Formats: sequence, C-alpha cells, structure tokens
Amino acid sequence: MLLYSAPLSLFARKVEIALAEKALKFERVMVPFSQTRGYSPKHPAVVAANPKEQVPVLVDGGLTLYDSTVIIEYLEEAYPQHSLMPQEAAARARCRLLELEADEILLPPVRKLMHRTELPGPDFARHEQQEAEAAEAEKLILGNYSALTARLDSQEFFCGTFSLADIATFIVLHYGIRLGGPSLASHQNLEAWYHRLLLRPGFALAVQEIAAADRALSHPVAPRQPGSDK
Ligand SMILES: N[C@@H](CCC(=O)N[C@@H](CS)C(=O)NCC(=O)O)C(=O)O
Repeated sequence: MLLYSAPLSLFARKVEIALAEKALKFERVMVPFSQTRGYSPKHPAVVAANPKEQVPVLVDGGLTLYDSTVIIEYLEEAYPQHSLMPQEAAARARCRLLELEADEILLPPVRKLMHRTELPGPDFARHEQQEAEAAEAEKLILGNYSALTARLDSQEFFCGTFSLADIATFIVLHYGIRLGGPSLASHQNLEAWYHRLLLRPGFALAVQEIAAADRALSHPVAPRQPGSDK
C-alpha cells in the first residue's frame, strides 16, 4: 500500500493512525507543503488521483482512493483485523456520526487558529482580526470539550471499544492544542482519554512527527497562559 500524506495534514495523519492501529504496512510519500505556499506545487500523483487535489490518497494494488473517511472505511472492510468499528449496526452508525462530527463540527473552530503557525505578515490589522475570531473560536472549542466530556462519560473510548471515532476526535483536539487553543485541563475524563490514546504507538508517532514538522515548517505558537481556559 502507498499513502500520499503531508507533514501537517490532519486528514492524512488520521489515515496513518488507522493504518498503524490495523498493523498494516505502507509506504509513504510526503507531498510538498510550506506555510507560505500551502500545497503548491501540487504533487502530480495527487492531482491525477483526486479531483479535489488533496491528500490523503491511498493506493492499494489496483485501487486508488481519496478522502480519509472513504479510505478508513475501505481499510476496515478489506482488512478487518484490529477492527476500528463496533459490531452492532446502531453502534456503528453512532460511531460514523462521531467521525463526521469531528470533521464537520469540531474542526471548523480549530481552523480559526491555523493562522498562528503561518509566518506573520506586515498587516497588523488583519492579524488582530484573526485573533479576535480565534478568541470566539476558542469559546466554541471549550463548549465542544464539555459536550465531548458528557458524551464520553465514564467510557474508556467514545464508542465503548476503541474506534475510528477516537482517531478522528483525537486528531482534531490535538490540532487545537498544538495551535495554542484551550488545554484539556478543566475536562478531566477527556484529558485522561487523550493521554490514554497517546500511549498507543500510532498516536504517539503521529504526534511526534507533527511536532517535528512544526519545528521545521511553522511559526512557533505562543505557549498558552495557565488558567486561561475557564
Ligand atoms: N475530506 C477530505 C479533506 C482532505 C483535505 O482537506 N486535505 C488537505 C490537507 S489536510 C489538502 O490536501 N489540502 C490541499 C488543498 O485543498 O488544496 C479528507 O477527509 O481526506
């Protein structure tokens, strides 16, 4: 299997963690990325494989797929060992919904923090505007932490057993923290869940590689002030 990934691509990291959890070996091609030019120039294989010209792209024998959700669903069906889904239909549907919510509900406010790793430009007014929007987004992120804490309740994982919902939720929360967003300190069972996942080799490796990519590519994000997450 061959995965087209990128050093700071949240969606590609989601697939990398799923592959690691399933103990599937893969080759990886890191497409070009920089904070100033984004994904330009696009990798020709990604342009050829995906009409949206985005990573991740997975090639498995004669099959080429794009979109992290479609790729993980395929991996789950083609390689059922180390399942990333519960068994029962309603539980599977809930789990898929949690993945969708990670991508479509949890991620939008985290996107509002992404300017922080870009090299700051000369337009100070624009920066102030971005930070004002980030402050509003951080309130939404804290609200999302509370909703997730209630949903996790006393379970070890979001769908009872470990699943793709944990992968999708973890990676978005990790990006928020990496971008100087609220810490999990005031949400104890969510914080414990986050640290439980970090003990799994695929998660730990992704987090290490993202930190290394930030050191190489990103503007450093100011450390969060203790006590600022109420
Ligand atoms: N829904 C897609 C989103 C993929 C996506 O947004 N990929 C980003 C990197 S995280 C990308 O390749 N962006 C380049 C572009 O849009 O031009 C998925 O789940 O894979």
